Amino acid sequence: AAARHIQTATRSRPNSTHTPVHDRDADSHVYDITDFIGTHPGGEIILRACGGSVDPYWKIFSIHQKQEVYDILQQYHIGEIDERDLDDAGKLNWNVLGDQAENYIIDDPFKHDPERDENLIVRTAKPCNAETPGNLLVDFLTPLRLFFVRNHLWVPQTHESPQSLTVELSDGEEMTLSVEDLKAKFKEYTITATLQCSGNRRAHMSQGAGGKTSGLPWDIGAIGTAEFSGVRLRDVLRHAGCDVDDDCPSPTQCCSDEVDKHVHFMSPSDTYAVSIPLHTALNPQADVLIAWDMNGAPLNRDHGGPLRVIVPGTTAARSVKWLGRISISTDESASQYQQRDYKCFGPNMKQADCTGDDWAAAQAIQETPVQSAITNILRANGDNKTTVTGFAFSGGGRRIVRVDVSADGGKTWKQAELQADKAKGARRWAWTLWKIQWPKDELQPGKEVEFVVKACDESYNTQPQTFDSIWNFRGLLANAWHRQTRAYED
Ligand code: MTE
Ligand code: MO
Repeated sequence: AAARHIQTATRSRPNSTHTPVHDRDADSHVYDITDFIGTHPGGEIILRACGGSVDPYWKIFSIHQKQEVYDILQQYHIGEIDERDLDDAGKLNWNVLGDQAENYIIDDPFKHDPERDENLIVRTAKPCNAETPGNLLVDFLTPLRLFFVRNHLWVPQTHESPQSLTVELSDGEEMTLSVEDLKAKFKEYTITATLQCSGNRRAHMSQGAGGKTSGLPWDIGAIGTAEFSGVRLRDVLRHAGCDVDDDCPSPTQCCSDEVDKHVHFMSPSDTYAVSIPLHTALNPQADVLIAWDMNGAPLNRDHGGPLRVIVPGTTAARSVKWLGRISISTDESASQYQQRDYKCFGPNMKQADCTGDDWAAAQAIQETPVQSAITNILRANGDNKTTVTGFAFSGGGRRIVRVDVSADGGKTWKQAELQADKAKGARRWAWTLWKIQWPKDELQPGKEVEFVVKACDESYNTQPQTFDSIWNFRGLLANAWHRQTRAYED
């Protein structure tokens, strides 16, 4: 009976070996999720639901209301609630919970989330995943109120987010530094960095021949550029005792016995954790920062204040917000976010085909490929020209050297003008905005005009024409040529 399940789970927590939950919307099913807890993206928060109905939780964590989550749950189905414990509608009768019922009523953890600009396009409200409308990505530095937000859980309240940083070296030695310590002890650096979510433009990949991919259906706006100030992770690691040689000509040889290791970044407030290679962290040209300032203002709550790591040129998933702990290890982070969420497979692979070995062998996304998009197509009244604008960006600190634009679907091309800017940093971490003017008489009246953009970086990396060759079931690194169609009346 339901009551017995609830008793079992409640009484034996936290040492329970079985964790039954049931799903009120699915009527009377009972699931044993014990084996799933370790891989739950939200960590042990799931334990709050055990013994009761998952329904109140799934109302709040709306991200679960999709087929793939129901499919996962299905694997853990163990039986049905005794029908004597169901109400007339065939759902759990909450009276059977007796005095315990109130244990299963939860406060909305998102109620303290910050207010957000109404221009943002909300993909999920709880957690907040919201992108900038493409046509508003016109400034070199994205205004903070318009900067996309990608949260896996609620935003920690100020008293919940870490106010200091603990650094743990390979030998287990620990050092804790307050924000004031960081400001006082180390040289401050400012870099201009574009952060792009690995899933940016996923919606476009899903429309391609490969078919639907799983994840948030971002358009072009899960990207933004800001100036970040803080201290170099390298300086902090050296201070904590890591062997960093300033005179070493090749940064990858500096910490010779440690160079194959990984630096882990952890946010205790929302259980987010990932890692980057140690040689990136130690490379003075890589500008990895522990930042407290974004566009001249203290880092706000949505974007990870008080402390956030910024790994420029690398997918934004590695730029951990609400940073509380850094450690060095021989292995990459074991988290879902390192091992599962941000890895690409070949276009033939389906999620169901992937074995544990396939996942382990696949490369976690770090530096990102060339990307570009059209943000605006403006028809001028006076000068008979159409102005097309957009952004272009490459990972790894590689400069954009050329942007090609077509007004006939990609048959013929012209080069856009690259906009001058004041990007800061040892390498090129920021996007390049571009602009091109198309004379009206070159655009066929009465026809739809398909503008296309593709960019080229300093290593001559460029973008694939379609998504066919890069399709992957998670819809990551979607960077095929970006197309926008406009109809011209006259
Ligand atoms: N850090 C924490 N602690 N929690 C998160 O959910 N999301 C990551 C990264 N850092 C995340 C995080 C992902 S996937 C992205 S794309 C960026 O933060 C988004 O940064 P932004 O919200 O400041 O735009
Ligand atoms: Mo992301």
